[in-house]
Amino acid sequence: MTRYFRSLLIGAAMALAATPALAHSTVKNTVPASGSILPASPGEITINFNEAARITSIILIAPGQPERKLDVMPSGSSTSFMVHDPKLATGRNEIKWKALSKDGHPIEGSIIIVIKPGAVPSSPPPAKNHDHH
Ligand SMILES: [Cu+2]
Repeated sequence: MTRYFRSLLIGAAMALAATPALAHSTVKNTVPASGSILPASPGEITINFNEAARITSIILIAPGQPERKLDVMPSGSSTSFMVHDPKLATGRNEIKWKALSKDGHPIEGSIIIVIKPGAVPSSPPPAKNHDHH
């Protein structure tokens, strides 16, 4: 009986050890989507995560300009973040963000938005997001 019990416990412990670690938060989508070509800077950029995360840094790399820190709301934990009036420049803009996943892992990614005066707005087909551990 004791022996049977012990093997049961060992089995349970092994099953626990085999359970994969919780996945970190990922970006569900952004608006505009990364890869979008727009005629003018969007009024806002929204980043939606699949579960709560906390953005720790977000910067804009625009052509011919020094890196600029963007203000993102909210400052705490959320599934949805917004940058109001990012003032993107003509050309290729990269918005690089870093965040803390709900599981505590740092995650990061970037959104590329091209501003092309006169362009018909277009966004790429849904693609895998770029964030990773
Ligand atoms: Cu993770």
